[in-house]
Amino acid sequence: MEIKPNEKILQAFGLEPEGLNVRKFGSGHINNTFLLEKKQDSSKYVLQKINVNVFKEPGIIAANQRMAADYLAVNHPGYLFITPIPTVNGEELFVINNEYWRLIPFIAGSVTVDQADNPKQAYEAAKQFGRLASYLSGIDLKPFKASIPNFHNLTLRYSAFQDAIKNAEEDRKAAAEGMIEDFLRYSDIAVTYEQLKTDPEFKDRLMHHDTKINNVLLNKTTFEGICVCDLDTLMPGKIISDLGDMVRTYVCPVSEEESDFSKIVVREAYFEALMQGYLEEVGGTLTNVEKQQLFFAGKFMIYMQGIRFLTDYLNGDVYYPTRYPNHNFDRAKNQLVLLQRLIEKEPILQRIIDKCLLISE
Ligand code: GN1
Ligand code: MG
Repeated sequence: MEIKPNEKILQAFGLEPEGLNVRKFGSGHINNTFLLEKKQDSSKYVLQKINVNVFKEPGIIAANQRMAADYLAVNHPGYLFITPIPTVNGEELFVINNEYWRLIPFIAGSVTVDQADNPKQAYEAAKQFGRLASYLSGIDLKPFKASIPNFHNLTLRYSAFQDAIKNAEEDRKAAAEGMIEDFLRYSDIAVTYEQLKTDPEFKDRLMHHDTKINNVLLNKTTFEGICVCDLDTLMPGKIISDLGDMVRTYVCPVSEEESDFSKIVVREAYFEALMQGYLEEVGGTLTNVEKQQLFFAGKFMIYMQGIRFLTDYLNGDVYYPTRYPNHNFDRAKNQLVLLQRLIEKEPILQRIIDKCLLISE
């Protein structure tokens, strides 16, 4: 079913429907996103309907964002941190028929890319996420809540995977048998996470939790980083989430959507660029335990994303939108191959990390 913002929603934000061009925007899986352009002066806005099946309490997103914005305004004035444009009644979210809508400014002169095309882009994006993490590293986490509870809790993702194996329809289970075994063979990743989780030196931090390159706005002519966007999952977490999702999505020339798995390779130059950009910003705030887990970050995120896709395949595609019957199967396989390619290069990638750590100290 096509979802379109109706007049009431636009008017709630003080926009005149006749004076606007509205089109679908972005490539996210979760929310519905539209680009609005005023016919009169070409100014643009991003309008989003929040997916309440995923974000059960959208008010948490708004509150987390507001607290971070207030802290940054005081401690890092001048830092560009995108916050929603309130409704004419001063609310951050407009609620209608149990739908939650919000309006976000479109930053003029910005673009996003879905895939890193050169190491410079990986460096610029990582620098933006590093800066965010560094600027927020002193914030009091107590008032923050999880917009998705247990989002990157690999222990629970792993047990959801085991439940899915148990409950899957026979045909899907049979088709996935080999891949299930392959993922189970890497269960040490879940064990390591479980041990790390309770280590006090493995710090809780405010993390973005979705550091794909298209969540960074780049200058459309110079491709320098402007700021991060999509702050729905800004919540307490661990450094391996943000760093790991960058490794997962920047080092490979093809995305998780690619089903020609021979194209999946780990590009060292991109790994180095993102590590350098990230550590230049956040390196000075890391504990020793965090420093020791920088290679683990990539394994952690690729493994978790792989089992999330496979879990969804076994559950009958209930979470991620799919375009063909084996879509989640292929995505899971893609992540498995990426994990293998990453692990093969561990010695060389660890040397890169050590070098970047030295520079950042
Ligand atoms: C989802 O919607 P999007 O693409 O920003 C997912 C991420 C996954 C990603 C995989 C709330 O993000 O965790 O890494 O798909 N977000 C949620 O493409 O589940
Ligand atoms: Mg997104």
